Parts: sequence; structure tokens; C-alpha cells
Amino acid sequence: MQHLRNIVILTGAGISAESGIDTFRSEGGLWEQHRVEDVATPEAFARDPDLVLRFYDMRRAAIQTKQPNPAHVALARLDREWPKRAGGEVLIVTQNVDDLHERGGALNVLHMHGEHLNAWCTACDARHRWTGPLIQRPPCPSCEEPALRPDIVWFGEMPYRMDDIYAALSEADLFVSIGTSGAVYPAGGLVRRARDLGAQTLELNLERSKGSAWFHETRLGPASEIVPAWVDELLGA
Ligand code: BJW
Repeated sequence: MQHLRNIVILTGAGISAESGIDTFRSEGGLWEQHRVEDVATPEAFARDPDLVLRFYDMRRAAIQTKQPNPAHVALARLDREWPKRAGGEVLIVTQNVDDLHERGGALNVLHMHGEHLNAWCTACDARHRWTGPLIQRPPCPSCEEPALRPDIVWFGEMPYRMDDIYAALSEADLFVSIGTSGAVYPAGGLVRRARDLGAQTLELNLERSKGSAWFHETRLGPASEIVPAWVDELLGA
């Protein structure tokens, strides 16, 4: 195998499941009988903004009561130690909108689907850290218009920083996917692109994902166990 330097890690809801945050496509993945696909769209927001704002207010409050688990902490350790060990870089590309990677200590985190703890002003385009509710239409701290929405990438919207993600993939020696079903694009297609560009590909998940055939290797189990074991292996512990 080629010398490993740069690692791109894609994470999904499965890495936060053992912190008590529901995944999207599990049994408990419904909210008031709505599928995520029916709430997380600009059309749903235009049709029934109170429903969508309540959904996100509830989840914004909930994630602040959750804690990072051993999988988040292990990736943070890899993020800090790998550059010293191998002279390469680690980039954690997360589909998750919680802040558990950061609270676990990770430094290089790219939130491709946005962040719960940000609000985006549709009047002046400013983004502000936001921990409270939006349902009462608070004014934007920059322009004072009551035009804040969750800073979340909804279906039909462009995920953030795709150019940076594709640039990192083109330099990657290893692409690792953790706790994602591969059901949502373009995230679900990153493994194929990474492989086409010559990276080794590894899947760590509870069960095989939709794109499982694209991975050179799959390891199955709960993230809190298999992620720390993989990081220990890589760092030679
Ligand atoms: C464990 C575990 C444990 C459990 N340990 N593992 C038809 C075909 C193809 C594409 C499309 C199509 N029609 C429309 C599209 C595009 C659309 C799309 O993909 N739709 C699909 C439904 C088909 N995508 C978009 O619209 C995106 N934008 C876009 O495409 O723009 C155009 C573009 C084109 C080309 C380049 C670039 C752009 C935007 C997608 C936005 C997604 N937003 C959401 C909601 C926001 C967050 C929120 O509200 O909270 O993001 S959807 C939701 O799904 C969320 C997640 O980030 C995302 C992915 O889910 P994830 O993380 O994979 O979770 P699950 O639940 O699916 O899987 C959990 C996994 O964990 C499972 O495998 C479990 O086994 C595992 N697990 N416990 C380890 N303990």
C-alpha cells in the first residue's frame, strides 16, 4: 500500500447516535410523523415556517444537552496527532449539524450540511452563532430584520464548501466513511470520487451502507468501539 499521508474522513449521524442523537433513517427517525425529507426543504419552510422552526428549535436545544462519545474523541486525537506522526493532514468532513466533533476536541472540521448553532439571515446574508429559539422571529443582530433561518443545508440546496472537499479528496491517500447510510448526495458519492482519484477507502459503520461496494474495506460495529480501535491502530498504540 502507498505511504499514508492525507486522510479525509466523512462522518454522518451514526457517529453521534451513541451520544443520544437520533439518526435520520432509523426507526425513531421521524418527527411528529414527518419524514426529514418533508421538513428539511425550502418548500416546507415557505409552506409552514412555524413547523420547520419548531423542528429546528427543538433539535438545537437537544444537541446542547448531548456529549461527545469515544468516537468523536478518537477522531480529535487523530486530527491532532497525525500531522506530527505522518506529516500529512486530516480533514473531518461532517454531514452532521451538531457540534460534537468540535466539543470532542477536533480542529479541522468542515460542516457540509451547516450547523444547528448558527442562524443565517436571509435579508443580509450574515451568519450568527445562535443557541436559542428562532420561532419568535428575533431580529438579525446585523440588520435587525426578522429574517433568520436555521443555517442548515436543506434538500435542493447546495452543500457548503464542495470545492474544498473535492480539493482535499484529490490529495487524499485514505478516505474513511463513518456512520453514514450513503443515501444523501453529494456526500454519498464522495467514496466513488475518492477511489477514482486513487485513495484507499474504508467504511466504519453499524451495517453496510448504500455505497458499500466502493470501499476497499468495511468494518462493522458501533462507532464508539470501532473508531477508537482504528485510530489506535493507525497511531500505532
Ligand atoms: C451507526 C450507529 C453507531 C447507526 N455506530 N454507525 C435522486 C437521486 C440522487 C440524488 C437526488 C435525487 N433527488 C434529489 C437528490 C439530491 C438530494 C438527495 O440526495 N436526496 C436523496 C434523498 C435521494 N440531495 C440534495 O438535495 C443536496 N443538495 C444537492 O444535491 O445539491 C446539488 C448538488 C449537485 C452536485 C454537487 C453538489 C450539489 C442537499 C442535501 C441536504 C441534506 N440535508 C440533511 C438535513 C439537514 C440536517 C438536519 O435537518 O438535521 O442532512 S438530510 C439528512 O441526511 C442530514 C444528514 O446529514 C443526511 C445524511 O444522513 P446520514 O448522516 O447518512 O444519516 P442516516 O440516518 O441516513 O444513516 C445513519 C447511519 O449510521 C446508518 O448507516 C446506520 O447504520 C449508522 N449507524 N448507529 C456506527 N452506533
